Amino acid sequence: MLTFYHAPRSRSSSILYLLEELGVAYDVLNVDIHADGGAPDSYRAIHPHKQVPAIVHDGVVVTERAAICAYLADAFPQAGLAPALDDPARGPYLSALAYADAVMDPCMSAQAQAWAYAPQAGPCGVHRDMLAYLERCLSVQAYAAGGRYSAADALWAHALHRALHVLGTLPERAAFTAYLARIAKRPAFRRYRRIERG
Ligand SMILES: N[C@@H](CCC(=O)N[C@@H](CS)C(=O)NCC(=O)O)C(=O)O
Repeated sequence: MLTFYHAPRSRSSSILYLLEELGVAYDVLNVDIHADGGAPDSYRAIHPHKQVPAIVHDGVVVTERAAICAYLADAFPQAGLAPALDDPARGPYLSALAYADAVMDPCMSAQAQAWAYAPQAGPCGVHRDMLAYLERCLSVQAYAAGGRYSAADALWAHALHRALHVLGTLPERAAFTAYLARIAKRPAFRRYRRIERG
């Protein structure tokens, strides 16, 4: 049994997209993160910061998007969204997963909110370096972790799509447009977009 704690059009949307790529059955529990004071305190039993996403799979609670992606892709190997433990592609895959949360998200949030910070003062580096890295990657490889689509693309695609269409912080670069066009052709991405639109 798989339960997904979600708030539409939030960071948890990336996991909604992943679940559609996995093609497994899941229940959605919407969490009202916009209520006064945030989600109910009882929700701390699932997420320590009352945030979404979270999943409970056969009694196991998993929080943090990169961890959820890694967990689900391994739990449902038939979907082929994670290189096997002995596959050398596993390294770039795990790096791409962690990069999405540890670098892309904070850089994009800082950029969108015009936070001023010294590049050496925080752990994520600066937005322009992140953009240059993403552009380099996506110019030479079709997907986040190389030539093969993986669970990391749920996070990369969601982040780039959000930066382009919601935050308005993604500059026009051919590599980004081509990547998002590849993702947009995927049936699971189309299903996810339909679910989000309601
Ligand atoms: N590091 C977390 C971030 C999750 C996050 O920021 N979730 C936001 C929604 S976009 C949230 O639940 N905010 C509600 C709150 O902080 O009270 C992850 O990647 O899973």
